[in-house]
Amino acid sequence: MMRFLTAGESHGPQLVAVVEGMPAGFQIDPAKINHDLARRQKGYGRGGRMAIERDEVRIVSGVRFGQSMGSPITMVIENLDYKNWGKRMSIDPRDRGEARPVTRPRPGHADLAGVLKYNLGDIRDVLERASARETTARVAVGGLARQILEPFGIDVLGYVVSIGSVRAKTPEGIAPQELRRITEQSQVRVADAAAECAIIEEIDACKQTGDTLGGVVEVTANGLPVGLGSYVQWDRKLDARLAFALLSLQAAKGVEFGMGFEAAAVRGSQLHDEIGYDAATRHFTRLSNNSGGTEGGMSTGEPLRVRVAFKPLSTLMQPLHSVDIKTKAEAVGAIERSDVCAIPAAAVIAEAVVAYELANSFLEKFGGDSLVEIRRNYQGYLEQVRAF
Ligand code: EPS
Repeated sequence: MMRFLTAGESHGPQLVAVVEGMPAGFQIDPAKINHDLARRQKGYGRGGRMAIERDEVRIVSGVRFGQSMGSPITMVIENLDYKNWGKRMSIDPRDRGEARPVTRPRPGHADLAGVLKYNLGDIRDVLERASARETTARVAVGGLARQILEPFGIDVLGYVVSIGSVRAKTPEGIAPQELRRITEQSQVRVADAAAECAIIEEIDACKQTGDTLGGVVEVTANGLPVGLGSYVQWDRKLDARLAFALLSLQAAKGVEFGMGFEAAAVRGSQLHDEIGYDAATRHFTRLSNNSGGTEGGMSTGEPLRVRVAFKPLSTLMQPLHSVDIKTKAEAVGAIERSDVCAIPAAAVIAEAVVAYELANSFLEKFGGDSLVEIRRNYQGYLEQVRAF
């Protein structure tokens, strides 16, 4: 199995990810990772920072001549904005006088709990790492994970299903490639032109009043084999791992699979996906996919469908009540440059997180040290399932 860590501050020199456990023999194309990084930067409602950055990955270990070698892969992404922050983010104690300490915590952000926990006098020491800028590194890790899934025909796609109170319809039964084409063209990553207009209006209205918007994104994965994850132990359940990873995203507040929370309100007979058998292809089939592609902590072989709810961003240009941490006087939350809405980007980020968790579960099941070994294990398992 793989593991990874990210490091880096939002206005520091670089963001870094180190991925351990990547097997050898996989084609690694940095252009594919950069494509995802560029997708993460887009979306109506983003602030000024994205006009400064041009996120691109530099792989500095673990890849040679376009292939993984089995050694740790280190990816570095430069923060172009660092040139404007060099002194304020300096590691040299002689530059301390350059800091303009942030002392008014924003309700909703990591600011207050962060300074209390780490005993810090400048909220910047918290917000720099709590920032969603960190997700740049996670999208790079997801871009790598997709290149593990790709040779096995597993495809992961994230898109937006609602922003604020506007719900976008996603056409039922639409082919994944078509859904990708439509949502990638949309400024807010939806498959519903009318909803797109309403969302853009809502973002504009929030910008006018100094407010922010949250939303819900959906991630689907096609081509999964049955049996990733396991029912035998709590921390091996695929849906639990996905939920953990998705809830670790900045501003994430909830995760649901398939019919999700609505399933609690219907009868069992209306929910569970009835089983059939196709003798021609020797496959068990499902008449519906309300489960969202997992049962008992394992993939069913049906498409995975998971949604994540994100709260509105906590930097408000019309700030809420707060207290100055130094003087303890009444104040309003600090104003930092931020986005009105980052949900279109959140869809790309959630997609990356799902790709990583699926790749890891895939390696856990079919693991080996090379693509050749993994392919052999995978094909053997598919034959076993077919012959069942
Ligand atoms: C982000 C970069 C940040 C913000 C946003 C996400 O850039 P800056 O702070 O320089 O404007 O746009 O971060 C937040 C919303 C947050 O609360 O930290 C990015 O690269 O996604």
